Amino acid sequence: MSDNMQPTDEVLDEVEEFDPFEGMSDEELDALCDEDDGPMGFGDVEPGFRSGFVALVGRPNAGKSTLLNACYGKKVAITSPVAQTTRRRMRAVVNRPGYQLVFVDTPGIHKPKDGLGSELNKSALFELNDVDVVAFLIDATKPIGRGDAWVAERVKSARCKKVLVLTKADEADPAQVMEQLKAAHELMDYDDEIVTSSVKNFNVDAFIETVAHFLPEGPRWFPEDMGTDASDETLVAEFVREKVLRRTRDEIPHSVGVICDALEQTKKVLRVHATIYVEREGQKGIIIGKGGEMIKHIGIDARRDLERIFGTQVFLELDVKVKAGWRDDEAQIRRFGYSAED
Ligand SMILES: Nc1nc2c(ncn2[C@@H]2O[C@H](COP(=O)(O)OP(=O)(O)OP(=O)(O)O)[C@@H](O)[C@H]2O)c(=O)[nH]1
Ligand SMILES: [Mg+2]
Repeated sequence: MSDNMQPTDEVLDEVEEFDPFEGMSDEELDALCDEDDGPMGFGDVEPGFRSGFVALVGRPNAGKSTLLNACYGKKVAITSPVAQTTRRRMRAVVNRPGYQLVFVDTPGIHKPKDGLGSELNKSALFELNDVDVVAFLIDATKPIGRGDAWVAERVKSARCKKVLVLTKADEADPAQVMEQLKAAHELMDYDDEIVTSSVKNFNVDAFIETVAHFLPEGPRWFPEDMGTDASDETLVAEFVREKVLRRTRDEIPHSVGVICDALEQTKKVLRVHATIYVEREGQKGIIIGKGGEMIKHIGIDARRDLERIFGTQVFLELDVKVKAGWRDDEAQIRRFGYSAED
């Protein structure tokens, strides 16, 4: 080496010429390859272990988040009768002997009307290219329409296994289920299909087995004790937003964005502060309610869920602020965490 620690030309030539396998026979090289553990991360699982990612996609309100919660066995994704409830992709890990499944909940795919809608779509469509299996959820109780056809066009081109999942079977009669299956098959071809009800826990395990069947051999992507990839702040913001969705109507659910500003574990309680943003002063009045009744109930409902999730007493404070036109403001959409890149 020269004084300035740069390798000389001679040293570089030597390095270039160095062949660690020089002189080894083909048999010795094969034996060396057999000893190799394979790609990084495979080492800690038994041979034949399978793993992979399964995206739950479909129209808004098809029951994706409810199915994710049923598979995971605990409510981590928010759900509501309002279309476009899910705004963030969320992963939940299911570990079974011999395999690990990572379910990915996605926003409902729809024709976007604003900047937020475009981001939600982008985020769901992005998952189609990044998973081993796509579970295409179709609501058994609603006629298959242009919305499902639009999703099918996008699912079709994904290069992964495709499973049709007919949801909400508890609310459909057998004839309706048969008709829906027929209509779903007119949209595209599937590698498998299943009829489910998440609320009655009908075929949820069978759904897990169905998608697990398509998993490739692979590593344990996440530690066994990791449930979801959502941060505590995200869970707070999402569960507060769910309560707003469930207690308000019309435009308000779509106009609401929530940020968790502070989260502090003290000796006895988890102190949490979150801000609910709306687009207009009138909406702020509705969220606060007469004499503060509405915000009080939103707080009580959210606190109950957060105490269940975090397993500790929660002290929750909520604020309401106005941020006009945020649904068409890219920077603000990102600040809320609703951007496709998050
Ligand atoms: N009866 C019945 N209702 C269900 C079932 N699954 C979901 N639902 C209801 O359908 C509504 C929508 O469910 P979500 O899980 O939020 O739907 P989603 O597909 O995640 O909706 P987005 O996030 O808006 O795309 C909620 O009111 C659920 O309670 C089911 O198996 N049976
Ligand atoms: Mg959802």
